[in-house]
Amino acid sequence: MSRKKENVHEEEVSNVLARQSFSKVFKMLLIGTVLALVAASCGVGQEGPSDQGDTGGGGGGQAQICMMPKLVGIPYFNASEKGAKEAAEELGVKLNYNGPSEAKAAEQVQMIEQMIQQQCDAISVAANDPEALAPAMKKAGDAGVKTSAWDADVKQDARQYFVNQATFEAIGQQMVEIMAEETGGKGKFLVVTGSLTAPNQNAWIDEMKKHIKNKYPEMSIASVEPGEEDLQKGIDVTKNYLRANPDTAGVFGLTTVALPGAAEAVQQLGVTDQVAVTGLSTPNQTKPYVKSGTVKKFVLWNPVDLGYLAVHVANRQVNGNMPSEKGAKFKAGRLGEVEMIAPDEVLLGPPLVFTKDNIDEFNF
Ligand code: RAM
Repeated sequence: MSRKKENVHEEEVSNVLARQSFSKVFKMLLIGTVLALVAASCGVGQEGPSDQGDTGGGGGGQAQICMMPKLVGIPYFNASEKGAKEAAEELGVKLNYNGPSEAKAAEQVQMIEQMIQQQCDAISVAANDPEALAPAMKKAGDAGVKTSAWDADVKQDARQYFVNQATFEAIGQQMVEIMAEETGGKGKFLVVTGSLTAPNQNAWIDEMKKHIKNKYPEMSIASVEPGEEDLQKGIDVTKNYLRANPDTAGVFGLTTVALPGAAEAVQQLGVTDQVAVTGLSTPNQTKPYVKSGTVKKFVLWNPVDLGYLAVHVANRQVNGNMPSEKGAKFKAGRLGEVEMIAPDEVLLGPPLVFTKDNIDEFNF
């Protein structure tokens, strides 16, 4: 092979080698990148919680978290579902979010039984009746399902954790303070609640009565009427009561449906100057009544965040790393650190107060 040919060849070889080493380097780089990508998707080396709290499933494949609202189809529980879905996606768990079409405990019991059959790894419920749901939730726990309640608690010995939106005191007292401010702390009041067995509303009513007794002796809750999470029923109950009790100073709507119902009733009766209205509801539902001046201030929390937190808690239960000490803190995704206010209760945070000045900042 002549010198010139040799040179050409050498060049080719080095090109090939270069290509080979390039392809070797390239391959190495490729392998390295793939490994890095795989590592990244498994969260290895990322700055995350020390425990496995935030990754989906107890290591046995994709966990299935079953979550039940009091009922489906109202804005509050649609918002909770939105947050629950967000967390489920983030954590890589399967979410089954379902509930009855009316706020009925008996239907919830049947659905819990079905969820046990469906092999849910965790079941989290918002109870219409803490006693009625207890046997089915105990059965789930005995079957190895992780159990919790969110928004509205089940009997304490029938679930492992309760995800509470805000303390009963804070919610109850905040509503009374708003009503006292509007009525000078005097008068007889109607409460439109959900079902008469609803644990969260009953706890708030207890705190309202306690606070009124302690601070506003000239205020009294004259009647508690069920609105059953139904808007028209809330309107009718309020109208009938106000017609029969024209000396009523104000109405507390204690569900996100009852407050707009009470406001609508007061407007329809044309007594917005005599009857004050406050309570709990979502800003989107109540905005028209704030804009019209019928509702000055009202209270809630972020139901999207509540649904989101409930899935994080259920997932940690499945992973076996949910703290069980008062004061313990854990990371719940974008919510950051949340705190246990009891060995079996985690709190989302303080209640929010909505006014005409801040209501446009919220969209739920
Ligand atoms: C209703 C439900 C829910 C409660 C809110 C304030 O939509 O009763 O349980 O937390 O109102």
